[in-house]
Amino acid sequence: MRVWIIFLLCLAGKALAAPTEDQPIVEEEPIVEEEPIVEEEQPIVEEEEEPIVEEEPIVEEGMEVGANPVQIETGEFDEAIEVIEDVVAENPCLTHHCKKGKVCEVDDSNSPMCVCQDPSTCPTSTAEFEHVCGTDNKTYDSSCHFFATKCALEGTKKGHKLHLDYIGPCKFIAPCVDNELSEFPLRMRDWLKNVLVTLYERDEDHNLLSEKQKLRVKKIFENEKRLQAGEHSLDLLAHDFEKNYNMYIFPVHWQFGQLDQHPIDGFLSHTELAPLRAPLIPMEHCTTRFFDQCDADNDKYIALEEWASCFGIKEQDVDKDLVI
Ligand SMILES: [Ca+2]
Ligand SMILES: [Ca+2]
Repeated sequence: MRVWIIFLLCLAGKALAAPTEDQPIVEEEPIVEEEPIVEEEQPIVEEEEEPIVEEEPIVEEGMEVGANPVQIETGEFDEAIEVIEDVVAENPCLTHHCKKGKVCEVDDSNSPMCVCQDPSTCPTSTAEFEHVCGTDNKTYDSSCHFFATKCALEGTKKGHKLHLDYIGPCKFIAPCVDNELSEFPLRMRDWLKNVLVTLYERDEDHNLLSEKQKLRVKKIFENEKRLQAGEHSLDLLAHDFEKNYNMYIFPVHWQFGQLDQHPIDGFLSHTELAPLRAPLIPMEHCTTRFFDQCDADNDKYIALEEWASCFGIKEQDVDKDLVI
């Protein structure tokens, strides 16, 4: 699943942030493996200690992404391969998973427990693209430093409010005005559709899309009226959405399903949305405002209905079965 999101984000770097590039997305040099980073930022409401969850290791094979900094940065969202299943667990920490910002230690009875990581033990990061900006508008050297700091503030109001805002050092982000806000979903929808078509075209090994998903994308792919990927005016994007509305329904649902993973419950938490929004914010200054207004009832979660609505999908077309 991570691979998907990474892949998506790779394409985001190409397609959304740089809509002027109209050549097909090509595979470029392989990504340099960043040091593993433990888990996502924790959900806003969950304060209790996390149960031991064995996460699947990331499958990196064949995963090649471009050299644009944002694409490299998406490695920040890789989950660490913390569980070494083949090793006989003499040290109980070998099979004990701690969330980001915590490390495993054994207590007197040799039981593993997660404690806050000392930020000074985080690998030194001097590269700018490894820096992250917190919602406190402070730049942290790396996401490791950020989550370790957040952990130390656990239980406090300040810690509760602190989230990873975006990838890269804090910078001035221009306010998003209304007409810019209305442009955001136009580009995003088109991009989602193109991502899916690209996945379909590349899916020789049948592992990028399920059979059901492939059938749905096939219909879009084979539709002669499909607006080809490329640079399009906002007018054309708006016109295409109106005319070929049906082609956009599945891509919007599909993206929701990609993000709704922890847990799969029909709602996106701040954490679940982070892999999409954090790399986008520095490039698309309406990102924060867009996703904030998606949460129409202001309960801090974006429900499928809210998500679909902010992408212009009609209420009667919202279908949980499309989110796989
Ligand atoms: Ca969820
Ligand atoms: Ca909501």
